[in-house]
Amino acid sequence: MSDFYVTTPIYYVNARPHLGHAYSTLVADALVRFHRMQGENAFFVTGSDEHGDKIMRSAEKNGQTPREFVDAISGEFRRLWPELGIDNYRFARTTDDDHVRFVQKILQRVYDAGDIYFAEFSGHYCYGCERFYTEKELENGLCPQHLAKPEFISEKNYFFRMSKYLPWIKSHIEEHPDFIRPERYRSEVLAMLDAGVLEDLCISRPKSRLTWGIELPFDTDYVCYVWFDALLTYLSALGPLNCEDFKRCWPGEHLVAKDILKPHAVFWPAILKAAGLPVYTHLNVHGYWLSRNTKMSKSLGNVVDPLEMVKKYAIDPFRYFLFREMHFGSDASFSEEALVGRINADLANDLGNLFSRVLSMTAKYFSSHVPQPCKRHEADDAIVELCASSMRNFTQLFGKIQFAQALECLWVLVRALNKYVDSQAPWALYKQGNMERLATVMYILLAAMRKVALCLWPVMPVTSCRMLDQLGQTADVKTPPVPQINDEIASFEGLYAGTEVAAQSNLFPRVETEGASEVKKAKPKEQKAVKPDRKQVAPRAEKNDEGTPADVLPEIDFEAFKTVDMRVGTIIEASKHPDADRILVFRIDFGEGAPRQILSGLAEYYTPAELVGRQVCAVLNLKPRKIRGLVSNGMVLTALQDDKLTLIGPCTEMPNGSSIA
Ligand code: ME8
Repeated sequence: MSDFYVTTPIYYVNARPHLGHAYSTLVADALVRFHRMQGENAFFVTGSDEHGDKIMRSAEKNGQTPREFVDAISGEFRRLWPELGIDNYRFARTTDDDHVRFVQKILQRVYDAGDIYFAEFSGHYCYGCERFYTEKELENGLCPQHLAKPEFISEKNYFFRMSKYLPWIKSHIEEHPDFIRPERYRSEVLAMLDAGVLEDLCISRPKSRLTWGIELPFDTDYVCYVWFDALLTYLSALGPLNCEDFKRCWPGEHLVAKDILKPHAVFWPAILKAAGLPVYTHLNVHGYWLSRNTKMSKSLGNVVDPLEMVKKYAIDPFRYFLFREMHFGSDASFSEEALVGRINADLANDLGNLFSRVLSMTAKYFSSHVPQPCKRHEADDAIVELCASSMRNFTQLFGKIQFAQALECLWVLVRALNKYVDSQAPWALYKQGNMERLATVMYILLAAMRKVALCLWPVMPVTSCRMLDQLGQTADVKTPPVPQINDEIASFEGLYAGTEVAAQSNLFPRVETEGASEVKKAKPKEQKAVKPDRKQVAPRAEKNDEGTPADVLPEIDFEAFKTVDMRVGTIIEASKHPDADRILVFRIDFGEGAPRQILSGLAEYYTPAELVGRQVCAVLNLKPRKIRGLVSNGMVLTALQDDKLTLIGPCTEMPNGSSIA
């Protein structure tokens, strides 16, 4: 079996690492852990991109030689990763000798194949991007990234025949729907290819202008363009072409933010193809972390330092927040308020409280030993079933890089376990002397908590180990065997009666909200649904009780249509209506803070478990309706064909609360 291999961008060392760099690298770490839980060998490559104008200028500004400068900042990146609990990676530098030789070898190969040529060229050069822009690519004469006027330069340079590979790239993207994901970035690249603005790529810089780069093997008066050099780190970090690691790991996949979509989606596949190498499997593209609702920048003073956050809130709560808050592909806003909110609600109240109450009850009723369960009741079976479906959903969504939704599915289980404690009331069973029933309830809780702890390993490795340790399990994450998630889904058992567990637990102390620093004052961007005033809502043709359309719908004008508040949301809980066979009861997250309860006549067509994690479209400003004792605060949209109702959702994943028009 081939290894799972993923890369982060090779970060520029012109600035110190911040939250955005930390996020990409944490995602790589979590994906590697997740794949190891599936029995695969897995690791990732990260590193520092050290050549080029930008670095040279930053070094000059700092009064250092480029070498002194890159050594210092590269060291900061390198030292950061272990502080964030990141493991199983190689750190590569583009100034490493092996890398330099590798790049020269590929340049020579592409040159020999006739795909690099020498030509006189005049163009608009942006120093920020370190590249030429064509007239068509400029926006109002400015570089679209830096909004600065590029310098017009005329010089002789080497060019890579990228245009030759564009038709192939287009058909590859069309034939492989998940080559670039999420979908919105795939569409963006296809549109870019269709726009016809891409030409051959200038891949050299004359030494008269820049010396800080890799010398071209076929012309010592030139150095290599920094992107051609940096992208090749993804291969050079594996060793020479066709070495054992290369064969096991390549083709691998990449992780980038949307800022560097084009070099990864266009330049890189073309370079690989020209060098006769297989193209990567997936390009996973995430959005930006915003701070105070704008992109982080030194001049705005809104840069979030991940180390500061970890010192203040510990590694795992910080990691949890990042994975739970950002819907992969969309932008997300960072604020300490939102971080503290998640710590107190999801971690302290839900998860921490579960561990604390169950372990202290086990200490009291069974001297901190896992009891032998007896006959299961219906409520116990429901938890066992929910445990399997939550883990299955978690695994599927995590594998599809939908981390926020995966965690939400796991929290459906965590919250259900807390409710199960309340409904089964172990303290009352103890009082009644019903030790058989008490043993079963406590066993179900402890065994399900073990499953939650296992699932959390990719996101919160330290806490996952602490939880497993408290449950009497071997919990050294660095020593194989790593928990095998698929086996764990298949069987609820796995926790043995008689195992000694901790007498108490305090995993996530609540954070007091006072005293957070400046950055926290940023309002969380949250994809909030702004609800229109209910009074303005005009009546609209409703669906009947079964959710089927009424026969004749009156025509409405656009103004009336605009009063219907339709939004995208994610189903986070689904269950059968206790009193109506055809109705499912959903709790749906529309980004409003608390999820909404909506009822729908879908029980004949879907099981509750298969809908958890699904995105749906719904009308929110429909008058609340009571259906057999339960209130529905809105209506999910469905389509009817051949007497079958099908849920309607967005084609690509959208932030919860996105409005539908
Ligand atoms: O582009 N939100 O390096 P770079 C989320 N050297 N992620 C962010 C972010 C933000 N606000 N800011 C940065 C380069 N990132 C090249 C890459 S690869 C062969 C060469 C993360 O230091 C994100 O992963 O500018 C983004 O793509 C990357 O840092 C850009 O890093």
